Amino acid sequence: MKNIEVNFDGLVGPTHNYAGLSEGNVASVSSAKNTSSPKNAALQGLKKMKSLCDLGLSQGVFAPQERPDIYTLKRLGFHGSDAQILSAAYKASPTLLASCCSASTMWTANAATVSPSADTSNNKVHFTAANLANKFHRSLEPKTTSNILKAIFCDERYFQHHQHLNDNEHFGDEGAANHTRLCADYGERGVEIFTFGRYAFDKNKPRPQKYPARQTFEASQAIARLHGITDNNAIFVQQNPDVIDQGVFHNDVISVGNQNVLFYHEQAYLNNASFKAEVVDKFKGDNLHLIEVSTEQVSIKDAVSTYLFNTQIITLQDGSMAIIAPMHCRENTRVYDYLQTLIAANNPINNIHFFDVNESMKNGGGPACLRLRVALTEQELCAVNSSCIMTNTLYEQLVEWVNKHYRDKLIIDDLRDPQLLIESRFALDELTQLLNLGSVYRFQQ
Ligand code: SUG
Repeated sequence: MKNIEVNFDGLVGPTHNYAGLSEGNVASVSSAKNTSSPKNAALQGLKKMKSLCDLGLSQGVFAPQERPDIYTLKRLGFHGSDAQILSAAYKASPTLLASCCSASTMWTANAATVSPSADTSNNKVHFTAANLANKFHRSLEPKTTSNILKAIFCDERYFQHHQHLNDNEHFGDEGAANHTRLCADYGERGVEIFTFGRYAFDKNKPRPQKYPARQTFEASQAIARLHGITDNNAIFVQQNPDVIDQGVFHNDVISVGNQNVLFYHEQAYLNNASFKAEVVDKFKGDNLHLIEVSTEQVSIKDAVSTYLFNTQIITLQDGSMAIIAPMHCRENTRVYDYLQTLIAANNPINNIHFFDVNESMKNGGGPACLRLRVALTEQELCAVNSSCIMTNTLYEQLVEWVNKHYRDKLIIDDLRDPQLLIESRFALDELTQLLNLGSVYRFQQ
């Protein structure tokens, strides 16, 4: 039986904007108040999805969420008509309104942690939506994320969904951005690597001083327990707090794995040597490639500004691997030169494809942030909602849908325009029909 990995990319929502909401995420903060283009952002994302599909991969589409989030604003005491609520919220705080308008669900690497059936105790694929408790604008996501996950993976014979962890920073969970998996083949039992930034219940352990560590050890352990991952197949490793303080707010900004390849910076982990020994021990096979990049080869600054490690490593149909990189990696000569040596070296990666995902990059989201990986058996893939799998027809329909509903430009001031809410609901209602999702949004219930 053929086992594959499907990337579910987040479709950018109609309110995509730059509000500078993510302290510790250098790009988000430095793009604050720039003019965004929701239309270009969505089209850039769709182009990446279609290109991966053209490379022979199964590609999924993950719907965005309803924004502005009127329900949150009501919960916070704003009342009256939708127009009155938006205007009052903007008056109280433009940043509060922007938080309730963020299109941050596009970064589906943060949507959930997924454990394939080969790794779990009951041989089902397990999903836990991330609570994203560290950032207010992202903490609004998990409930609807779960609705969408259940609408895509609805067959209980194969898929098991868990409630997101408690909404508190002690259990701050950022989903697959801090989780990767190594395996000989997608269908074989793998080693799940849970990376965390700090211990919540032990203040004496190392932690970053400047920027927040979003994922806790306790959250990573809870996910592994829920998913039934045995100690033999799990590794818990702390991120190097120094690199968090240099802008590595998620581990996927400094490390990426695919099958038997782990590509990472030498400064990514707190105890690099013991981590590597544990990976070698638990991986068991003799075909492991640990591709460690030194600071001399690529500085942390270059890694953060180009997102060299927020690339996707994909396995093509002939078994070879390719890197999906943002344009920033082509434009930075040091990183570009490094990539040339990488593909010439003796490892499975032998090709690079560059993509313009600049609208997302300006908010700190590279190619890998935009996708949630789900390894599936052939049988499990047949049980997935097929309307969410990219085809030529779906691509054309989605491009037309974006062109019809999305604005060319958006600034923070526009977020209080009640027409934007009407346009977004209209668009999402049509989208749920295209993707056959049912009523996943509150305005539809
Ligand atoms: O959570 N940016 C996102 C970027 C997420 C990237 N994901 C991964 N590394 N997997 C974040 O910081 C910025 C929104 C704004 O500032 O408008 C934002 O939420």
